[in-house]
Amino acid sequence: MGEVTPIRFSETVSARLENGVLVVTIDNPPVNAASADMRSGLLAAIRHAGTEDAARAVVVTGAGKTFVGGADIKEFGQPGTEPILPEVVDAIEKCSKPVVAAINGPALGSGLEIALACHRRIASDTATLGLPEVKLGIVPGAGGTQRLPRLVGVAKAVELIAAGRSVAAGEALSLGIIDQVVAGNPAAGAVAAARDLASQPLRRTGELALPAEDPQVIDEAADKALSRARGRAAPAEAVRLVRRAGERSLAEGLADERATFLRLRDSDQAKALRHVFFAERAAAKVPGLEGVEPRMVQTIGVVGSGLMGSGIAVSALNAGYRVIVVEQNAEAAEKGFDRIAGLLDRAIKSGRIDAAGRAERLQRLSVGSDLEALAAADLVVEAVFDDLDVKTKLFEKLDKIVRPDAILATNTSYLDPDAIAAATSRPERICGLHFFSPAQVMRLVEVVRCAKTNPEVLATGIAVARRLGKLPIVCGVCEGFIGNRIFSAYRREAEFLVEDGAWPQEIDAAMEDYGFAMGPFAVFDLAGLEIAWARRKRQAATRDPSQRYVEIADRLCEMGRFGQKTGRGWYAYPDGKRTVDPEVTAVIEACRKAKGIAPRQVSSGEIVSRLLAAMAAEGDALLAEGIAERASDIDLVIINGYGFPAHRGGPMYVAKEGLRP
Ligand code: 3H9
Repeated sequence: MGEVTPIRFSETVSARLENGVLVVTIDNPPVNAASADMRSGLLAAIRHAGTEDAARAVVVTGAGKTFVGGADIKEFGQPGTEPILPEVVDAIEKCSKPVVAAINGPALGSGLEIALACHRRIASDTATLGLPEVKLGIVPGAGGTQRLPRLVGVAKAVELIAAGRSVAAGEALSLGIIDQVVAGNPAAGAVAAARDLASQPLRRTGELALPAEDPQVIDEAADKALSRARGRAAPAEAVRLVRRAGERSLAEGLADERATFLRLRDSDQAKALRHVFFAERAAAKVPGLEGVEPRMVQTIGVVGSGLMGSGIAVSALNAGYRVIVVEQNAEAAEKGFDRIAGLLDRAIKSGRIDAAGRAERLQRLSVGSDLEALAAADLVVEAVFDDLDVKTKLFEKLDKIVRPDAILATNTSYLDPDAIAAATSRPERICGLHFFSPAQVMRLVEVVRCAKTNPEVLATGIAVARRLGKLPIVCGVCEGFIGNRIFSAYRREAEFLVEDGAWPQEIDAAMEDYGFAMGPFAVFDLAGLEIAWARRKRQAATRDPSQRYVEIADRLCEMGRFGQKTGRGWYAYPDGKRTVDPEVTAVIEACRKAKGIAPRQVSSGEIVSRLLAAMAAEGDALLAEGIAERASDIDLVIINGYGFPAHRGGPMYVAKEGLRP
């Protein structure tokens, strides 16, 4: 029997002596962040262990589900408080007695940096480990860029740190980040390991030589990371710091890392990304759903297996649901099955799943043409042609087939889900689940709260979206919901700019320089021009004639230029390459002339400002109408659904902060 003596080092750090091992527990809910109190407690605990004869070794672990979730992000905007984390980490690594990390859950950012400084790392099989700092616009600030490459090599460290990618315990073990994986809580195993280590020389990560590597492999990893950085400063700095880890002393590397961390922490990009981080947590808190439990969902029905339906089905299979897909007839069902199987094949090719994973997923899938099969579903998502008549007829039928407590969700982009709900006997069980294409990839799902949606139904829609690994954003009913409403305003302003004198290619270049993956006209061509054309034709009769209306897109559609799928739209695509087309230039010039507009030079600054302002103004309207709950929800929709650069924070954030392009 070992003696158990509790010692408190700070509010959040305490320890007990177990069989000669000081077990230090960090208890700082919700995620054991490395706050000032935690840092001072941990440092005191390590110093105590160094001088306490009864302690032969140390174990560091976290209370609850997390080891350490990172630095306390709430402290970032405030003046620093001693001790800083590098001091704590240094004390751990230099400790004369063995320190073992018992990684009981996520070890992220500072959490992994603490673990890397320990002399041995034992993790639970449920733990995840990573340095996600670049996602917050910073680099690791307590040795991550210098210690990780000493364990995994420069190329792998570049790949992980520059992308902010976390790995599961199994991968961490095979990479050499940790020494052992155990089922369940690793604390007991860590105590035994710590006792064993007490009689052995200590392995200090910072003293290890870098593993030998082929310089070409390092160059390739760096090039790949930089090509994905697109205007973000942090990944490039991370690559630089990791690459230099082998060229200089640990102390020099750490000093450079710290200076870079502090500089980036106060940058506009880091502030914007912190806004995005907290926006995501705020979005999870939906007014009216406090204390509401989601219903249990095990089987998801999907009606329609086109691009959208098959993407939704694959997402649901990946998340472990049983999936029933229903098509109009046997032939369409067969095609649907092939499409889903094809998406799974692609996942194998890219290494996301293996052959066994594919087989296991297909066992949970059934594809057929009988709607009655959906009687077994807990939630059905329809992803059929976006036509009110088609959808209301389908919902009338589904209403009679599914269990009374099953949920019906529509994936409509533009139709009124209240009108669809009205066709059923239980409108309270209907909500919108608006996925973005390709649904197996895109993170955003707009969860539409219809007039009569029951809170439990809404909570279930959110819970399912989250289990699919998506970011659910709740919104009210209006044409286009949050995203497409703003996108329409963006489109309108982009067309005004063309009429005023800017060329589509200039507008695209300005927005791509700002950080968008694609400019608006390239996106229109990719998505196809015909749906917006059909909407404009529908609206023509009721359009206010005093409102400015640009006819260029109509002329292009009349010429059969529907975008990439027809090889021609705002651009031409010979050999698939986006190319300026003189025919489009002529149409634009003719339209300007017909309206008597003398084209003027429009600067890229004006292009970006006007497009961002148009988005923010539409966002204000959505807030005033109560469609969006908060401005930050709108930012998340535009970032995750429309390629707005996250490091700019979103259109509402830019407007509020008064930032200039
Ligand atoms: C870093 O470490 C820099 C160092 O290198 C520099 C050293 C000098 N701080 O996500 P959840 C809050 S950078 C403050 O729903 P889960 C969050 O706001 C940091 N607060 O939990 C929410 O609060 P509320 C690198 C934080 O169980 C609550 O905790 N680390 C922090 O689904 C629950 O959050 C990261 O980037 C934080 N670090 O997932 C990791 N983290 O309830 C970020 C969370 O008031 N965190 N909160 O809204 C995560 O990935 C997840 O939170 C985690 C738990 C996986 C840990």
